[in-house]
Amino acid sequence: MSYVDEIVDQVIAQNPSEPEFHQAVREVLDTIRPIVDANEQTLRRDALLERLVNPERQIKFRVPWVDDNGNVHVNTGYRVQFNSAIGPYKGGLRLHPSVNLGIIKFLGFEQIFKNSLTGLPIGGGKGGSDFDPKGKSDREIMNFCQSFMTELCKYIGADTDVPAGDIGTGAREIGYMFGQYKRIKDLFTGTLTGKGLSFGGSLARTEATGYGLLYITNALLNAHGIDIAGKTIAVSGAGNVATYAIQKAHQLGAKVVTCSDSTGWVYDPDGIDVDALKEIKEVKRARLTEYKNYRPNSEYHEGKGVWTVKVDIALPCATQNELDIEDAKTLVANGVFAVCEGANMPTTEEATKYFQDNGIYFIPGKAANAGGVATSALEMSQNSERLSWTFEEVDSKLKNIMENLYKNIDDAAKRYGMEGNYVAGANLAGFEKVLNAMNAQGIV
Ligand code: NDP
Ligand code: 2IT
Repeated sequence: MSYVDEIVDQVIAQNPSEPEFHQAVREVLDTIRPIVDANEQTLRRDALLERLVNPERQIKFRVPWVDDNGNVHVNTGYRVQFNSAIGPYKGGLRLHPSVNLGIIKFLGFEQIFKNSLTGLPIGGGKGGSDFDPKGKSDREIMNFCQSFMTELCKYIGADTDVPAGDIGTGAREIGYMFGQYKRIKDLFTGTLTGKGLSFGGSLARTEATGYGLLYITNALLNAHGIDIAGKTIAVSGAGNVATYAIQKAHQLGAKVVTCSDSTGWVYDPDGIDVDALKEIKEVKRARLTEYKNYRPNSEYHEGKGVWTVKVDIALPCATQNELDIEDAKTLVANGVFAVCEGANMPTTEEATKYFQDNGIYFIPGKAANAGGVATSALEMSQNSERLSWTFEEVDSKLKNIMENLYKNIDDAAKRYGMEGNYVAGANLAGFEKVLNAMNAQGIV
C-alpha cells in the first residue's frame, strides 16, 4: 500500500467520528502524491506524514458563562495548534453550535497549507466553541468571550498563536476577547487579529477575505482571457466573506444575484444591495427574510436553493459541504464556468470532482479565501512596528498576494503535470514550503 493510502487509513482509524477532518486530509494527501511518491523512503523514515496529520497540540476546555437571567451555561472551547513549521499558529475562532473537535481539526489542517500559500510566515491553527451567538444579548456575548479568553489566554501570544475571526466571531467578539486578554496578561500586543481600528486593527481586514476572493477570481478569468465585467454570480452566505465578495464583484462590474443564510436565500435580479445586507446582518443581526423590505423586486425562499439560479460564476461563502453533487449538476447544466470557494471546504468531494471532470475552473478555499488570513498577517506586521498602513496600501498588498497566489498554484499544477487542476496546485505549492521547513527543523 502506498504511504499516502496508509496514512489516510490511519487518520480514519485513529480519529473516528471526524468526517470533515478525514475529508480534508484525504483531499490534501491524495493530491500531493507526486511529492510523496518521489521521496517515499525519506518521508517514511522521518514519519513526515504522521507528523503532518497529527496536531502539535490540541486544547479543549470548559467555558462557563452566565446569561442575563442569572442562569449558568457550560460550553466547550477548543484550540488546535496544528503546525508551526513556518510561523506562529494562525487561524480563526469559530462560534457555532455545530463546532466539535473534528471540525476544528479540519479547519486547522486546511489552514496549514492556506497560510503557506500566502507567502507569509504563519503556521496553522484553529479554535472555537459550540456556543451559539444567535439570539444572545451583547452582555451575554461579552460574558462568553471573557470566559473563553480566560482559559485560552494561557496558550496564545503574538509570537506563539494568533487567533482571529471566523463564523460567529466578528469585530464585536474579537474586541471582547482582546479586552480580556489584555486585562489578564497585561500585554497590549497583536495577539488577536481583526481588532477594531482604534486598538491595533488593520484597515481592509474586514473586507479582505471577500475582496481577496474576487481578486483571485479575476486573476483566474484574466489568465483565460475572460472579462469578469458583465458576468452573473451566485454567492452563498450573508456574513463577512459573502458581503465583501459581493461588494468587490460589483466594483469589478459583475452582478451578484443571490445570497443566503442558515434558513433561506435571496434572489435579486437587479443585484444584491450590499448596504441593505449589512444593515440586516451587521446592525440588526436579523434574518434574510427582511431583505424584501429593502428590495421589493427580490424573492426570498426558505431552505436550500441558492445554486439553482442560472449564473456564470458560483462563489460559496457560507460553510463546509454546502454545495453537493446535485447542486454541482444543476450549476453545470445552467452553464456555470467558474467556482471559487470563499468558505472553507464548501464543496463536497463528489461535487468538486464533477466540476473538474466538466472542465469548470475550480479554485479551492485554501487558495481562494487566503486573503483574510494574509491580511491578518499584515495586521501582525503593523502591530509589530506599531504603525498603521493606509487602506490603499493594505488593499494593494492583498491584491498582489492573491495574484501571486494564483500564479503559484497554476505553476505548481503545471510543474507536476496537472495543468488547470488548482486543487492539486494549491496543495502541492502549500505543502512544498511546509515540507522544506519541517525537514530543516529535524524531528520535532
Ligand atoms: P459569518 O459568521 O460572518 O457568516 C457566515 C454565513 O454563513 C452566515 O450568513 C450564516 O448564516 C451562514 N452559515 C453559517 N453556518 C451555516 C450552516 N451550517 N448552514 C447554512 N448557512 C450557514 O462567517 P464568515 O463570513 O466569516 O465565514 C464564512 C466562511 O468563510 C466559513 O467557512 C469560514 O471558515 C470562511 N472563512 C472566513 C474568513 C474570515 O476572514 N472571516 C477567512 C477565510 C475563510 P446566518 O446569517 O443565518 O448565521
Ligand atoms: O479561515 C480563515 O482563514 C479565517 N477564518 C481567518 C483566519 C485569520 O487568522 O485571519
